[in-house]
Amino acid sequence: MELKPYLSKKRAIVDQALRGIFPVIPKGPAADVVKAMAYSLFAGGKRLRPILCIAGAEAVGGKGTSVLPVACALELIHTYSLIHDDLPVMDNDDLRRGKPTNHKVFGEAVALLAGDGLLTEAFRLMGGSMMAESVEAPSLLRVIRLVAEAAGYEGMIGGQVVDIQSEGKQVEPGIVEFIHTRKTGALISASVASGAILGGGRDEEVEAITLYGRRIGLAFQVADDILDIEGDSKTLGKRVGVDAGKRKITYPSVVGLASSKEIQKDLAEQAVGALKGFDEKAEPLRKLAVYIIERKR
Ligand code: GRG
Repeated sequence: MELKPYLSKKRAIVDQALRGIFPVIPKGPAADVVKAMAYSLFAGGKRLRPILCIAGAEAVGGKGTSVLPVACALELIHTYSLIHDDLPVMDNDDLRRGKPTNHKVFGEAVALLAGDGLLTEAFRLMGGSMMAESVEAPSLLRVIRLVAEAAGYEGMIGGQVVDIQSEGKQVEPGIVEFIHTRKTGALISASVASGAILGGGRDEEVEAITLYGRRIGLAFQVADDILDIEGDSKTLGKRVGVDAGKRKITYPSVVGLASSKEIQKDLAEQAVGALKGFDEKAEPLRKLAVYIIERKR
């Protein structure tokens, strides 16, 4: 199987589903915040988290269509985190997904609320996904809890706080792993695990896919650290060299660039290894593990 056409096809499905949630021209007195939400949502993201959710479901024999609301919800949560991360009070970035950041276009207050709106809408969407074919209520509740943990203080929020508080400091080596597994890894891992749960995976399948998700989640952020040094700003659609400028705790700053590359390769191999009991339906996940460390954007 070829990954490139697979990604294009799934991205188109996700984009269409997202367009169904956000009409092209929002109306009503609160239209400005909806415009701001849609602005960042349709700014050209890779849709990696929704695609992982769909691929997780398909790997266990489930249907990609039945996980679409949850897949979209994951993209909403991810987009909220980018809007908030770019705010002057956090990373103060001007460019995201190749476009001016949300607060540059809509102002800080609307950008903050657009992020809040996306996060809240994500949970509404998941709550309503019982409408989708073949989604069982206990599985959906398990997924909502999993996603809340991944996005909350035990996951993304916790990682982000420690990341900000560690800037410019000497920290223990375990701290960089703490930050990365939570800040970025948790939502990525929850994305693929959610798919496996909703797709009807057996416990041991969900466990294996969760392990896969943890490894690619960490690998993704190590790759992000490397791209901040070696990547191209135009291709990435955001500034590079930001981590060094802010003296951020990253894998290259803690263990060096060469070791970081070794670590991301090991993580991708471990991720693929976790899927050894799966058949060809898990091939997209295997290819995605390699893509995550080889990507240029
Ligand atoms: C809760 C404010 C808040 C932040 C949480 C995830 C996060 C922490 C901040 C996002 C900022 C950031 C650049 C993190 C590094 C890794 C990352 C999530 C990169 C962007 O993800 P991609 O490459 O982006 O999947 P696209 O645009 O393709 O969706």
